[in-house]
Amino acid sequence: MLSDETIAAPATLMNAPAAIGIIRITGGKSAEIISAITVNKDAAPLFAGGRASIKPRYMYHGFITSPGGEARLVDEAMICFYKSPASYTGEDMAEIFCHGGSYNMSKVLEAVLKAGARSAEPGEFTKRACINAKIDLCQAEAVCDIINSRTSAFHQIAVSQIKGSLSYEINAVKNQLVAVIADIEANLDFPEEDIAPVDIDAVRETLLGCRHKTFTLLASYDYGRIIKEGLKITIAGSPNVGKSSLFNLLLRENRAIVTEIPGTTRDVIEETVNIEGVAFALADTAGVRDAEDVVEKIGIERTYENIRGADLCLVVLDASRAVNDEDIRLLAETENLPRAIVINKIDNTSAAFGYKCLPLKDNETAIEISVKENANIDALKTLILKKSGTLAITSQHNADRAVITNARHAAALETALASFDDAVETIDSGSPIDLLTIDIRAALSSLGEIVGETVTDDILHKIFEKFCIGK
Ligand SMILES: Nc1nc2c(ncn2[C@@H]2O[C@H](COP(=O)(O)OP(=O)(O)OP(=O)(O)O)[C@@H](O)[C@H]2O)c(=O)[nH]1
Ligand SMILES: [Mg+2]
Repeated sequence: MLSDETIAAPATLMNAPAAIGIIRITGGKSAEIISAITVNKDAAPLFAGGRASIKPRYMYHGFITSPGGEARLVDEAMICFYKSPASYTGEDMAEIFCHGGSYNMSKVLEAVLKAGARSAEPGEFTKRACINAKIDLCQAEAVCDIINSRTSAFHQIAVSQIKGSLSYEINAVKNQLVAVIADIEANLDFPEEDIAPVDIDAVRETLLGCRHKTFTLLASYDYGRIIKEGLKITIAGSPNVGKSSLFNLLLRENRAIVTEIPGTTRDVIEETVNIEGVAFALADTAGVRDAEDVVEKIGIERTYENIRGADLCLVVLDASRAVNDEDIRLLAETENLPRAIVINKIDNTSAAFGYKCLPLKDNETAIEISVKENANIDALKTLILKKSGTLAITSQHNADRAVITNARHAAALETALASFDDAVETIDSGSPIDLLTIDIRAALSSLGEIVGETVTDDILHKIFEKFCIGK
């Protein structure tokens, strides 16, 4: 399918010097545009024969010039043409591999736009791929996820989704529903003909099977969401116990200031850490104590707010000194919250520390570490995964199984599930069979939203505006 409007955009970042920059073009005028702005080393047109003469998927070496007969050279480049329908968007496409850097790339893009393209909107290439049925909507969303992924678990799910794992499972359910509807409608439309009556028990069985598959997919959202958004972990403790040191160690960079002065951290610092492929939003906080200083007081209030909002709180104690009132107060404050007790500085344990006097809950144990000597940090990571309920993700996750990470998909699965329940109820209440097709169609429509068959333009627009330009 050739689109009237040909669009172009940089596909690589323009705001930094780089060896190569890519300008992408898609639409019916792609061949015309690259013909208008390229010459060979002898200054003759590179594509004198027009579209028909350009070898698709072949790298041509040439020079970019301004269009309209101006002979001024812009850059030296490699140019590749993709002939419809064998391209990312399904339309005629071209990619110009020019030199990077903002000025040079903007000049090449300017030549492309002058030759008849308009600037692409965010995600417009992928949107066209979707409209031209090269990929479905959830595969398009996976493109966005791949670009934005920061952890291996999320990346794996996005890659399997782009390969079609989710589409496959959704379409399998949809196909079963379409077959059921066809069966019912054949009976309704041609009752006098010699068609076997609908086996309502078999239909019920099929619907329950579809419901189960939908439910299983929806259930995967529990950990899919964790993989995507990350759980919140707050590091809390009295001043100087080594919270910021632990934060930096887990982050593998010196993000927070560490000094031997109690009260160093004044505000909450949050960063994403990747532990065994799972993302966590990790927060370092101000040490809690009775502070006089106004700034420190506000910081401590924020610590408490953060502790209350966390999925897991690491309560850090200092083994190099006796447990004090501040430690005891924090232990009491976090007693009913999800927490792990972390005893730091075991490289310098004081006889006065008093492990035995710690007011721990029944069966609660503390993990002993030394940030300074990197001791027991792997065990702490395992404990974090275990306590946050994410250990199962790292061991259970099967790359080929579809996992729901997208709230839009989860919402559609939920409405599909309700429609399956309605359908079974319609059967069980002995209602007329044509009512059943209404419920099944509703389920089909919800599932169709996931792959993009039944979404409104509004939703499409919302999905693609989150994309980057050139994708
Ligand atoms: N011996 C020893 N010292 C440590 C260890 N971890 C941290 N420290 C030291 O303890 C001091 C305090 O460390 P920080 O990480 O700044 O402590 P904090 O809990 O963030 O302190 P505040 O921000 O003031 O609340 C620094 O001098 C660290 O070098 C450890 O495992 N062993
Ligand atoms: Mg600190």
